[in-house]
Amino acid sequence: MARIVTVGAAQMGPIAKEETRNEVIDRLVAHLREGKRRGCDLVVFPELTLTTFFPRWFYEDQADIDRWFESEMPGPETKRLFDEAKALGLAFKLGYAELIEEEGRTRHFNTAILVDKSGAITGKYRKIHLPGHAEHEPWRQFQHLEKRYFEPGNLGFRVFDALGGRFGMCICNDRRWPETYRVMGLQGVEMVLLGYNTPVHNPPAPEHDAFGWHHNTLVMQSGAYQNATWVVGVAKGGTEEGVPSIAGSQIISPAGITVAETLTERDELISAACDLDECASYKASVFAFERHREPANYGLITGTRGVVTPEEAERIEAEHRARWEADGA
Ligand code: CDT
Repeated sequence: MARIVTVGAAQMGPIAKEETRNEVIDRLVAHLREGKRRGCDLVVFPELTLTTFFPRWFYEDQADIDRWFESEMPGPETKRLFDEAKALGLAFKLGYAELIEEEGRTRHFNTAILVDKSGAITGKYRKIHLPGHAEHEPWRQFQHLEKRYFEPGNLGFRVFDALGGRFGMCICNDRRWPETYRVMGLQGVEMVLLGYNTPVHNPPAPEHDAFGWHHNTLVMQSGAYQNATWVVGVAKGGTEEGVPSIAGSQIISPAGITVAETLTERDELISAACDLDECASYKASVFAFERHREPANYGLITGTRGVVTPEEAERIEAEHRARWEADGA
């Protein structure tokens, strides 16, 4: 038995500040057509696919920020992308900046959607781990103002049944956190779709710069293996508005093995026929969570945000263990 989903990782090269949505969508449509030519079921685009990575600039006027956001999805420009994918019979995952009226106020999220082959939005994720800073820090060569321009996502790490399998999504910095994959792993995820914009240079810790490519592969391969899932990581790479970002888009199997990887920092589509049934032997053996996890001992994972003293840890863990035992779990 095999459940094959042929997936295309549609890496993007740089998007210039002056590039219009329509110009970008031309590039996305070219990716869709190439995906179709290769027999893909699903094409995965990066984080904030429709524009340049605008959090690198400090803006004071909200109108200057909002112009990077989409208030409709599909909207007047993105409808062409939905129509093309539907005509080609392709599902796709798109990252974009979402502006929405919710709970009586205007909200801004860094969002990803999963669109099925009929053009319907079947899954939505809003980025939870927002990196960078909230205030203007002029000493940096470039800003990373995600903490200023977005709120943390409010939808959790949900999974979605589509294409005969179980899909999850996360966005860029989320991929560095084991909790991201585990929460989806605990819902039986079989393929995690993610996009990223990762500058080579990290101003607060330049000593990490040489390891950016290694860290990218390391976290995605670990997330895949430890949760018995495929991971599809897709970059917007290359030098955009003077800022170099890593590429290295890849498709990773549940064994933690990269089965396809981009060779350039430009628009480049890689693809792989992924058998979702390859997850099963890991889910049934070494990572049979229901048999092998010991959650009574994981109180600190949700009991604290940061590092605590050993004494505080003992107290949190003891309370957690007592609750777990009282529940008879
Ligand atoms: N887009 C994004 O999340 N980028 C971050 C950069 C971290 S440095 C502020 C990342 O984790 O790749």
